[in-house]
Amino acid sequence: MSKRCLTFPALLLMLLVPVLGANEDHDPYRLVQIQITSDKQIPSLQLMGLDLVQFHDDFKVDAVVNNADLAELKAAGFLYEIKIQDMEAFYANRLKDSYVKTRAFPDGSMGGNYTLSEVEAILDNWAIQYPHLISPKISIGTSIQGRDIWAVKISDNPLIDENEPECCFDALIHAREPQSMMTLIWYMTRLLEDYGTDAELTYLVDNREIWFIPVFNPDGYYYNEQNSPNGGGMWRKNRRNNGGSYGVDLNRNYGFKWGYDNYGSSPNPGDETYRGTAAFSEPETTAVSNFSLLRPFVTSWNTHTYSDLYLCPFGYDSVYPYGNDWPIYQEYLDDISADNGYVTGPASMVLYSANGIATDWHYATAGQFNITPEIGGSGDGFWPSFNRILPLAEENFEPIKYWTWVAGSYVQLEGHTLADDNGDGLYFPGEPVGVTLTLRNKGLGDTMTTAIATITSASPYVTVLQGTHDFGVIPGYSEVNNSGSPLTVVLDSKTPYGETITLDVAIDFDNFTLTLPLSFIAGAPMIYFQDNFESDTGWTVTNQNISSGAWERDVPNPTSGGQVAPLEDNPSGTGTYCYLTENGPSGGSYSQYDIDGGPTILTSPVIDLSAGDAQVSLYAWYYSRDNDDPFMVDISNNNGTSWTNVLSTQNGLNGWELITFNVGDYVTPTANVKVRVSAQDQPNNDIVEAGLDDFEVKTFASPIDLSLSGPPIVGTTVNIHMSAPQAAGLEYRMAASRGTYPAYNLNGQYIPINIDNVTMISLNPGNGIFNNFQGNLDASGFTADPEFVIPNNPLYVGMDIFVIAVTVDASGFPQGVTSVSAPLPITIQ
Ligand code: 0X9
Ligand code: CA
Ligand code: ZN
Ligand code: CA
Repeated sequence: MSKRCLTFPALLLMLLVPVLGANEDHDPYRLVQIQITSDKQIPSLQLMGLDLVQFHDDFKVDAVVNNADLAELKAAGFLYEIKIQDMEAFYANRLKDSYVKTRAFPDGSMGGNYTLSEVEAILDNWAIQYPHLISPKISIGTSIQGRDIWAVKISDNPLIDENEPECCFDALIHAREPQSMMTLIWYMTRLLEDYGTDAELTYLVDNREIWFIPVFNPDGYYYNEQNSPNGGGMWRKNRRNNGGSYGVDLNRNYGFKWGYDNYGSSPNPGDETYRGTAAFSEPETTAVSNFSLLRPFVTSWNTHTYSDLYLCPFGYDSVYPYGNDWPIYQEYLDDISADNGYVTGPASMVLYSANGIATDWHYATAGQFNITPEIGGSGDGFWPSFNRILPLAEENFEPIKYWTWVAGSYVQLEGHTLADDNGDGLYFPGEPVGVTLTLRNKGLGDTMTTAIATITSASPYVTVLQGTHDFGVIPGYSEVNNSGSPLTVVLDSKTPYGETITLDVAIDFDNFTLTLPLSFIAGAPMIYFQDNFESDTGWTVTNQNISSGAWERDVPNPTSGGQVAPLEDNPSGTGTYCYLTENGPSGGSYSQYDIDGGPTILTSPVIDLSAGDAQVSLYAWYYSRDNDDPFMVDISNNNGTSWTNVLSTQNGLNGWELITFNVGDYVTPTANVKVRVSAQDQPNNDIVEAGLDDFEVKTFASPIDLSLSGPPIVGTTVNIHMSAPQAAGLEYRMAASRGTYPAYNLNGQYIPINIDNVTMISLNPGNGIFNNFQGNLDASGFTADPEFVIPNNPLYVGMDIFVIAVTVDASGFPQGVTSVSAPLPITIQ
C-alpha cells in the first residue's frame, strides 16, 4: 500500500502509537512494595518479568508494575502494598510543586531537567564558549528513529587526540532516569567553568580526555518528553517496534553473556527488561559499544537512578571481577562511597542478577573499570524533586572526579608516621621528629614523572633538617614509603607546651601538587577531666519528639533477634557502665528499644578550659540501618547557648570507635565548655542505636605557672614565682637545666628537662645559685619565691636555662608527684 492510500483509521493509529506506551489503556505505572519471606523469592519475581527497582530491609521489594503484573502477583499469592498509584502523575506534580527558579544550575524545562534539544543546545553553546576545552558534539551513531547519539570530549586541545588517559561517562540508557544526565551535565559545567581557578579540575582537563555521552537513549527520552512535557515520564526502553509492543531494554542488550538466563532479562518483548532479539540488536548499544572499542577508555560510568548504589561487575551471575581487579574495585568503591554512604558491590549480589548489562560488557569485553551508579534514594525515585537535582549531582561530583583521576596516575598520601626521638609518642621541646610518608598511586597508570615530597612549616618552633624525598616513578596501583630515609624536623627547645605544630606536606607528581597539613601538639598532656560513667557525674539528657531510645547510663543488656546496640561498655576502657540509647530488658527485641524519633541529646557538665586548648577523646557507638540519620558530636564554649558541630556521620561506626579532636579547632576554649552527643531516627523508619563511653579531656596547660620577677641580668638575682592554687599547701620541688630534651617519665608524669651538671653554672640546686628549690606552697598555692643568683660573668650572657617545678603529695618524692610545670625558659642577659 502506498502512503497516499492510507485509510483514515490507519493514519490515526500511526499518529497515536508513537505517543502511547505501556499505559495505552490508562494502565498507569504503579510503584508497589512486595512483601517476600526470603531473598530466595527474588528470582521468582524476576521470572515474572517484574521491573524491580529497590530492595529494603525486612524483605520488602519495590517494583514498577502495570495491571497485568498486579494480577500475576496476586495469583502467585504475594502480599503487596501500592505505594504510588500513578508514578507519572506523582512525579509530574511533585516537580511542579517543588519548582523554584534558581540560578546555580540553569534550569531545564522539564521541572528543571533538560529536554533532549536543551542538552544539544548546551553542548553547542559550550563548543562556542569553550572551544579550547570541549569538542563540538560528535555523532557516534543514530537511534532506531534516526536521532543522533552525541559524544563530546572535554580536554585541553579538544580537537587533537593527545596521549592522555581517557575515560567515558554515559547517561540516560534508561529514558526515565534524567538525574543520570543532570549529574553529568553538572560535572561538565564545573570542569568548564572552574577551569583555570580550581587546580584539580584544571589538571584533569589538561591531563585527561574526558568523554561524555549524555543521552544514550534519545528516542526513549524524547518519547517521555512528548508524553510528559513537565517531567515524570516513565518510559524506560528504546522505541523499537516489536510488533505489538515497543522497546528493548538497552541495559539487557549488550553482548557479554547476553541472554545467559531469564533472571532479570526477559525474552518477552512486552516486558520492561526485554533484551531484544540478539546481542547488540539495537543501534544505540551498537553505537556506544563500537565507540567504546575505538577509544582506549580506562574507566567508565553507565549512569542510572535510583537506590543509592555503586554497582560493579558482574551482573549476569554471582561472580566477582577477575583476579586483582576485585580488590581494585573494592578500594575505588569504598573511596567514592565514603562521603555519600552509597552501598557498593557486584550488581548481581547487591541488587539482582541481569545479563546483557552495560557494566559487564564494558568491563569484561572492553577492559574498562566500569560501574553502574544508581543515583538517589527511594524518596527521590526516577524524577527527583526539583530541589534534589543539584544535591544529587553534588553527591556524585567527587566520585566522578575520582573516576576521572584513576584513569591515569593518582597519587595520594595513604598514611604517615611521626616518630619522636625517644619513642614515648610525645613531642617535647628540643626533640627531633622523623616523618615517614606512604604514597599510593591509586590510579591505573604509572606516574609519568617522579613523585617528590617536600615538608615545610610556618611554625617558628620548627627547623627542617631533611625536607625532601624523591620517591621515583610510582607504578599504577602501588605504594611506596620512605621508611629507609625519613624526613626530619626538630622542635625548638623553647616550644611552648600545647603549641600545635603544623607541617605542610607537598607531593609533586606529573605536574600536579597535592598539599596537606600534618599536625601534632608539643609537650606533655595531662588528664584534666575523665569519665568512665561508672557513677553519675552530672551529664544531662534532653529529648525531642522521641517515643523510645533515650540516652541512659547503664550496663548494656543483650537483645534478641539481632544485636545492633553495644553488648558491653567500651572494652578498651575501665568499668562496666556507659551511656547508651535505651538499654531495654535483657533479651528484649533489638528493634523495640532502639531510637524512634528524636534527637536524644546527652550533654556533659561544664568543663573549665580557661587555661587553654585541650584535646577531647571519647568512645562512640553508632548503628544506623540505612545510614540516613545523623549522629552528631557538638561543642559549646558558652554553656550550651550555641553549638559548633565537630562530627556528623550517617554511616554507622565499627563497634566502639575512638573519636579525638582539639577544642581550639572548633571554638575558643573558655571556662564554659560543654560537649554533647546526639542521635536520632528522623523520620522514624529505621533502627538506630548509639553509645558513649570513656570521655576524657586532656590539656597541655599545666596547673603550675612559673614566672620571673625581673630581667635575668648577670650579676643580679631574680625570683621565680610559682603559682599552683590547686596544690595549695603541698610540697614543691624545682630543677634547672641547660636543655629540655630528653624528657624523663617519672611515675607517668613527664619531667621535661635534661638535668645535667656539665655546665658553667652548676645546676645543682642548693649550690648558692639556686636557693629554696624545695619547700611548701602556701595556703593559697604560692611559693616563697625561690631565687636564682646570676653570677657576674659576661660569658653567661645569651645562655639558656630552663626551670621546671613539680608538686608532691604526702606520699613524698618521687612517687607523690602530682603535677609538673612546662619548662620556663630563661635567657641570661
Ligand atoms: O536494571 C537495571 O538495568 C539497573 N537498574 S535500574 O533501576 N536503573 O534499571 C541495574 C543494572 C545493574 N545490573 C544488575 N543488577 N545486574
Ligand atoms: Ca588534551
Ligand atoms: Zn537504569
Ligand atoms: Ca618524645
